[in-house]
Amino acid sequence: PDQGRRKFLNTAAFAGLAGAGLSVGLSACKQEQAAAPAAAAPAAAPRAAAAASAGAAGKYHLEPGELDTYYGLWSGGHTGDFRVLGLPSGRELHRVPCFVPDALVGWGHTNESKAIMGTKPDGSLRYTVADTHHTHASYKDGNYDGRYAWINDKINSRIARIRLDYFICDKITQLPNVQGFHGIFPDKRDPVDPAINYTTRVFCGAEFHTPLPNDGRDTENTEKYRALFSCVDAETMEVRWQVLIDGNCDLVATSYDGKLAASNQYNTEGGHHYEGMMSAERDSCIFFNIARIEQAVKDGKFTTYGDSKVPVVDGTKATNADPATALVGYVSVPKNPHGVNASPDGKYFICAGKLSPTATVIELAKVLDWFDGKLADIDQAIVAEVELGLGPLHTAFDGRGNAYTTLFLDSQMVKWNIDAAIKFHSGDTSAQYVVDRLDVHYQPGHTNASQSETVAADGKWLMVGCKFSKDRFLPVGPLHAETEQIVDISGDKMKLVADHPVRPEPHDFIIFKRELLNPKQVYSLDEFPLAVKDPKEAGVTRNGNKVTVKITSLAPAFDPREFTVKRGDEVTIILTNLDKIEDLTHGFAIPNHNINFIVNPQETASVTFKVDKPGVYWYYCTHFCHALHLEMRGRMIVEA
Ligand code: K7E
Ligand code: RUQ
Ligand code: CUA
Ligand code: CA
Repeated sequence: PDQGRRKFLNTAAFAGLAGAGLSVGLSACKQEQAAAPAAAAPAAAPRAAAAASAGAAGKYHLEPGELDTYYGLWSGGHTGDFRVLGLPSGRELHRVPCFVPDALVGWGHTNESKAIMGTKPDGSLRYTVADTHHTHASYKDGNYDGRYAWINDKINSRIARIRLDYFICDKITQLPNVQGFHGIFPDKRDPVDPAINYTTRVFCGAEFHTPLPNDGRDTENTEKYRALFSCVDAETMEVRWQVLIDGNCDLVATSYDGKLAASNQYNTEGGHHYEGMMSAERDSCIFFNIARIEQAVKDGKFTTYGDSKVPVVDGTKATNADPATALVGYVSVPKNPHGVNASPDGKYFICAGKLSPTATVIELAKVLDWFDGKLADIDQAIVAEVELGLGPLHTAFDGRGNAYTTLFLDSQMVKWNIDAAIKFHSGDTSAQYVVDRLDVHYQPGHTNASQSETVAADGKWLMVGCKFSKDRFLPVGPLHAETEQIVDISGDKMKLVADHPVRPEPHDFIIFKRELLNPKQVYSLDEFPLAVKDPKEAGVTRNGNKVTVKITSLAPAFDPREFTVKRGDEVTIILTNLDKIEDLTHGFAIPNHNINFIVNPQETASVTFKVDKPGVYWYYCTHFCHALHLEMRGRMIVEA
């Protein structure tokens, strides 16, 4: 790649790494693409592409009223939300609140959402910040089945489940004894029971190591710090088991046969400063043998930490050296790897090098051979370790044997052929594994392709999540948008077709065919135990100073249209939207009481608050619903 462009883009990043003693050197990757790139200046290329709105992969600029052909599920980063995009247009369709409050929905204000989010004894929210990185959806037969998605909160080590029928969060679990929960991946089938051909577990990697339990002991004895890898039950959302490991976890991948999960480890050194974390030339990708771990739990070979009842099995190196009994295996990979991704043919996990300019291809059948005693050294499962360029982070697939890896420092996507890389690694230096390179704008983190992480990878669209937009959009002050770029990968050459700004700062995402989802647009009253099914039930009931007000909405009126309470009351409003028409959502706000939430068609929600100041308060509908939307209001009268 062009050294000038590297210099322009990466002065700060390079300076930092050089100062930290980056040992890989900043040499260009020895493998250039076979054909010379279409060497357009970075700024000119997308303009040329934008002249056409259809490429080989299909149309990407949609006319008014045209629907996207793919859903994209996105993490929101430290906005803490979960986003839904339509692709290939890149239009943001929805944000599903989960870990943090949301003013539109009233998430974190309604009693129902607070119960999901978790409260302190005084009723206030336990957490109001989150940092979402990775979202993945449930599988059946190796493809998405449209039931659930999961997303992580790195700050508070929480996992949230999103129901994909209503696009709502229905459960949140905090992992015990874990900090820096980062990687997340659902399993794709059961390792033992062939009838369970769908997701029943979600694996969670912890990035930060701590004393265990973390209760004030051993704070200075960093030798004793450890991290846990956790398994969460997909249905109950309870933590089934954890594995004590050496080093740490980063991203997580799962095999299509259900037998293996893996996590990259960048801190096998156990460092607590970056110099220590990058002192070794190689770190690891740790493989978890799911069936053996669950057998060990069944056999009672576990411990627990602190208040947690979750069984923890021992996956440290010292106790897992013998493959015959090992629960885990540590495969050596170069310096501080980042992403680990499963190829859609089910054969390989690919570890991206981050501080090494390489990708490591690990053959899963050989990892299983090691557990079966048929491979002397687990590192023999490495079938390729090839140079790609600087700062490889994450890899996507096209289902035609090619991988697409983000090069953070080079601000590029590199397309490479997995079989050719394996040939090259085994000595055939004539094998051209790099197929194409594409400049992106700028410094890409995650990437994913349509259907990439399924058996149905279709090789049409590739999204690239660029962490720096620099000059890409109108300036809006010091905080820049991020750039999500969409690339047509249906041909031999990657073709950049559009940029979309996104509010910082999404990380990971998945893209799948719209046919795989069938969202419902109207709730059923029966889903809500508190539903006010008939306007005749509406009204005020009092129990001491606790007052319950049942209200229904039916455009353009609330019923009752007024109610009276007394100063000092604790008021609970239960609101059921009796409108059955799709898209007929109402809002409910009360001035000066910090109340606003919505009820979708046939939904019920409730809020509880104190009334301290006598007077008249007009409650009103905040969500445009009707020609008489502004008139949709009523009086809460607070008596002295
Ligand atoms: Cu690469 Cu949290 Cu997935 Cu961000 S991690 S980009
Ligand atoms: S831009 S509808 Cu024209 Cu987001 Cu694509
Ligand atoms: Cu109801 Cu606006
Ligand atoms: Ca390291």
